[in-house]
Amino acid sequence: TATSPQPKTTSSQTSYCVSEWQGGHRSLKEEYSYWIDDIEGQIPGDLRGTVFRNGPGLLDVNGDRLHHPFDGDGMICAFSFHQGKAHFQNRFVRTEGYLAEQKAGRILYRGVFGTQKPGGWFANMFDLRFKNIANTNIVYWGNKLLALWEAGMPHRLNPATLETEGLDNLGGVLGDGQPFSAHPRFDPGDAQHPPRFVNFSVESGLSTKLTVFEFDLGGQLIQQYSHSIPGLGFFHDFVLTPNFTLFFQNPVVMNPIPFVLGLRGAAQSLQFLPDQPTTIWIIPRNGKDPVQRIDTEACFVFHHANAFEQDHKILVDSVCYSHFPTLGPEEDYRNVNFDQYPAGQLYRFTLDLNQQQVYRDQLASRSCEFPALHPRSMGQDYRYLYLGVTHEATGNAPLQAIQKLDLRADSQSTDPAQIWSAAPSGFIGEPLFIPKAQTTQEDAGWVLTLIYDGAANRSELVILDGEDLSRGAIARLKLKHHIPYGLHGCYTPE
Ligand code: 3ON
Ligand code: FE
Repeated sequence: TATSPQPKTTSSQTSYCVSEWQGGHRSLKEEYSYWIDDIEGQIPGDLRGTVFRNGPGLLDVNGDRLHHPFDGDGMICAFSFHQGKAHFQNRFVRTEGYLAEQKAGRILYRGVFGTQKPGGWFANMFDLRFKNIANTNIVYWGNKLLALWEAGMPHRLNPATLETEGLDNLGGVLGDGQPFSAHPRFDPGDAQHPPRFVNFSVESGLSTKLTVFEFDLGGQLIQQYSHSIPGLGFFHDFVLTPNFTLFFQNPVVMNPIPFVLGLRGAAQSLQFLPDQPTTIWIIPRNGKDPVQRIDTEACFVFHHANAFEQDHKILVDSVCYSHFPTLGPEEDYRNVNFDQYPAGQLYRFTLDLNQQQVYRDQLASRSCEFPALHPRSMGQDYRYLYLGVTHEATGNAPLQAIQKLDLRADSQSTDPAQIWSAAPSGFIGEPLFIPKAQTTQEDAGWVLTLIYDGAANRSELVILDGEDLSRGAIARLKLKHHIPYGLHGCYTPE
């Protein structure tokens, strides 16, 4: 059968083997295109479309290692489902920097997360350029396939061939070189409000300019509004409700000197201030009401799960770290000590705008990342959340399991969580929730994740049943090679 037994392990020492985990941190230089012939189980008949995923494809340039995976050039994977069969294709985004470095055969740019050009600090000092590496997310928006990286413009790709067509300014919406976040959100709308695509842009100087863009599904700009906020704003993600967009300003300051002198990357020059609050900015989507702010105790947030309005309050579910998880210049990401590295924890923030108060409650105990939910639940009171989690119930470790949370369950009486684990040799990526056809039930969907199998040194796409993860893998689509650990992606129906 296609279901695998759940491994039984008792300590974080045994849920995985470090050398198997490290295997997923290798470049994939080849570009493939083939029909997947090694399939266990059966691809659900209502999956007809393409799953696109993005992530760093190169962890080295001609043998010179990058300091951090987030500095790696974006490589797109596409899984297309067609009449119960699946086609796989991967291709690098031909960014200007990728083409130049491949031609030169060496690292020509510094990376935000600490990659340096060979030759020591002297060779890196005063080089403040960023290479737009297009490696964080890929969305199909307004009939365009766009590879996103938050400090630069989107790259447009051909959806059938994954060929890079060039930078895209979204029909003139973006100024030259204006960044476009890698975390756009879909607003499903309601009877009165048509659905929208919403995203933002962060431009920093002495203060930070935050611009929100709202597009219709055809890609036409409906409205845009900008606000200036004090201090440095490092916003990786945001959330929305029908009336607001919300941004968490993590308490970080930048010390530019080591960056300018070529000693550290920009992200390595951020300092987390544990005694300063995290500021939550609440921006009205009508573009005219005043922006509100509420402070909460210091935490660092990359990803939000969802937000919704309830009884004059706003509830926001986010993955929080106790401080900024960064990697110093002397550290090797492949030997990171997970016990000493901050773990992602799911929290619910309740914002009471009338009382100017914030309450926070931890929703789940396991270390987690990559929240996913039904697209129609975005901005709405919702029940089910899927997350990448550690195999073990406590401690920090690589993500090896998918957890389904029932946010309305009474945890006293019923088990609110369901878990499917790929341990000991499997390491999971971001779950992607794809609604099943002909039903509106919130958990009626397929949960897809790309896992790296450290024993076989190959990757596979695993399909789980969102209604019941304990059914195990409905299908496992095994690739002929590995895919380096990736970041985010999307699904586009045929
Ligand atoms: O002042 C700004 C500081 C800064 C760091 C200037 C800036 C905009 C240039 C900047 C750049 C930020 C960038 C380029 C961020 C890119 C982030 C990225 C590629 C990925 C982030 C991933 C986050 C998480 C939490 C991933 C988790 C993954 C796992 C747990 C599994 O592997
Ligand atoms: Fe992200």
